[in-house]
Amino acid sequence: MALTVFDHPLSPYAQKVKIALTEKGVPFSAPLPTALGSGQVDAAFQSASPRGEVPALVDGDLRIFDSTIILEYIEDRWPDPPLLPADPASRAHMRMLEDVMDTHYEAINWGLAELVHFGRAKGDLAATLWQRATEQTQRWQAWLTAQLGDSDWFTGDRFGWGDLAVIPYVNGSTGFELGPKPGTPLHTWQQRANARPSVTTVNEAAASMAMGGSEAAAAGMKAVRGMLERGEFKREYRDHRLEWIIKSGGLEVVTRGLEKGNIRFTPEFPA
Ligand SMILES: N[C@@H](CCC(=O)N[C@@H](CS)C(=O)NCC(=O)O)C(=O)O
Repeated sequence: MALTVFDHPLSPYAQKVKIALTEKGVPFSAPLPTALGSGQVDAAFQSASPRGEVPALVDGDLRIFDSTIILEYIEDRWPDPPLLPADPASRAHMRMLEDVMDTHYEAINWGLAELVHFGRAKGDLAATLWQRATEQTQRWQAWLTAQLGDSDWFTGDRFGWGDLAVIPYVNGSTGFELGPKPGTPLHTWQQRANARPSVTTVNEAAASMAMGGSEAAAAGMKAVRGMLERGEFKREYRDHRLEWIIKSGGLEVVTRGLEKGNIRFTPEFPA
C-alpha cells in the first residue's frame, strides 16, 4: 500500500518530506487535508496529525507527524541512497541546519505571508515588519553562505539532508523578492538545487497552488480573508512564529487576532 503524506504544496515542511521520498524513489500520494487551518479538519488527518499540521505520514497502521521525525523515519526505513552523511559530526551539522531553518528562518517567511496574503498589518506597522523581515533574511542568508563554504552542497559533495532542509525556505524568500542575489554562492547553490528533479517537482506543485488560474487563487484568498475576518479561519501562531511577530514589533497583530478569534495555538491531543 502506497504511503500517504498529508500535504499542502506551499508548506516548506511538507516539501522537505516529498523531496526526500522522491530522492529515495519511494512512491507516495499527497492529499491536501480538507479545511486545513479552519480548525475543522477531517478525521483521517486528525488521527495522523493531532496538531492539525502538515506534513503527516501514514505508512500502513503507522502515523507520524512533524517533518523532522518523518525524515528520520524515511532515512531509517529506506536507507538507500542515504540523505544524511556517514560521519557523526556532519550528521549533527545537518540536523542543526534543519532545526535553524524550521524555526528561526521559517518564522520570517510565515510573518511575510501574514502581511502579504492575510493582510494582518497596514501602513507603518506593515512597513516596520517588512523592514525587520528584510534585515533578518539578509543576516540568515549570510549565515547560510558561511555554512555552505566552498562546497557545492550543504551536505558536502552531493545533494542531501542539508540541501532539502534549506531549499524550501530560500525559495520562500525568493517568493517575497528577498532571495539571494544573482552571482552570489547561495544563489548559485539555489539554482543548482532547483534543477534537481525532486525539487523541481515540489516547486511545480507549489507554483500551481499559488497560481492555479490566478483568478481562482485570488478568489480563494479573498474567501479565506473573509473567513479570517469572521473568525472562521484561524492561522496558527505557534512557538517561533509567535516569537517572530512579537520581537519584530507586531504584538498588536496578536492581540487583534485574539480579539477576532482568528489565530490559534497548539491544541491538547484527543485521547
Ligand atoms: N514542526 C512542524 C510544523 C508543521 C507546520 O507548521 N505546518 C503548517 C503548514 S506550513 C500547518 O499545517 N499549519 C496548520 C494550520 O495553519 O492550521 C513540522 O516540522 O512538521
